[in-house]
Amino acid sequence: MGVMIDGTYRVDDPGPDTTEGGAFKRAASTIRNWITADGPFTPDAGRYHLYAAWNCPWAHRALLARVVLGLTDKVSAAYARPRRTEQGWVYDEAGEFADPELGVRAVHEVYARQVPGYTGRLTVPVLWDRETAQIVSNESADIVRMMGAFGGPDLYPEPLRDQIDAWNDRIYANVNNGVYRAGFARTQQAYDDAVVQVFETLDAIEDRLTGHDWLVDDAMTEADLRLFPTLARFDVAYHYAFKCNLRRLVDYPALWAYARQFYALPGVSETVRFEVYKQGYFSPSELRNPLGIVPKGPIVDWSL
Ligand SMILES: N[C@@H](CCC(=O)N[C@@H](CS)C(=O)NCC(=O)O)C(=O)O
Repeated sequence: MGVMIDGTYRVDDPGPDTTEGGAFKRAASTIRNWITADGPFTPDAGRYHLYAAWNCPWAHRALLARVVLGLTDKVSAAYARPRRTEQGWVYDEAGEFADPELGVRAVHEVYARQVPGYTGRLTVPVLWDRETAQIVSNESADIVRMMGAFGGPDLYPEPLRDQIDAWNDRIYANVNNGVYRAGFARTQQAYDDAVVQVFETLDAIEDRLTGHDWLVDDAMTEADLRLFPTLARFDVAYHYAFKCNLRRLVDYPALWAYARQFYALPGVSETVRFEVYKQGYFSPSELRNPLGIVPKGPIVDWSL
């Protein structure tokens, strides 16, 4: 995988961003337009196409919003192959990992269409606008929120925003990205700090969910939607590949029941691919898994 400089793809692997203390720090997304009723990006059925990858938890958020908001017929999607190559996220010519929209064979080909030339990392998800032939956004949190412009249940109701924001911030730092900080840590200290934060936060979520169905109030909000992708990957990937192994998801009674309830919601299981998660997270990596061998287990039963 590589980066793009002024619209030109460079194969050099930038590696995970790190700071002095060996801690992983995710680069900020840079294409951040919004879909709004006022335009220029209006919420029209058939106008947008989502470049995703099944194993990417950030893409998973956008896929979940698409399902929960009833947009599967209105916003199309393409799914990259589970394992990145030196071309980054790649697509097949045909089949389940093909891109029916632009027929690209790599995500960098989508970024290469930006004017002026794009500089930065080549991440999924990417929301593409057919009408103006440009990327609307490559920031998953924004994509989730802007999908609300199409209608459907309000996942970010005005009176609950402070509470949703508080969970979003905490869950992003300590859970969604916390597992990556544990898995990509380059020092013992960075790993220790991250893994403790992951489990302290899961413990706090377990407390909240004991006696409550949702993180905020009594219906699904963005906070729940943003937590789920990490839960879906926890036992099959993060527990082992990222050494987040103080406890498993199945060891948390309330959180595990909540995760299965969420999984059972209409359309949600179609956004989940446990085998692809394993392929992706156990890809060959000099630091974490040099031979790229994928473990058989664990076998987790997600049914209610
Ligand atoms: N801020 C982005 C982060 C997305 C992200 O990090 N995606 C990963 C896959 S899970 C990626 O595509 N990484 C490629 C790279 O950084 O080179 C978002 O949330 O949308």
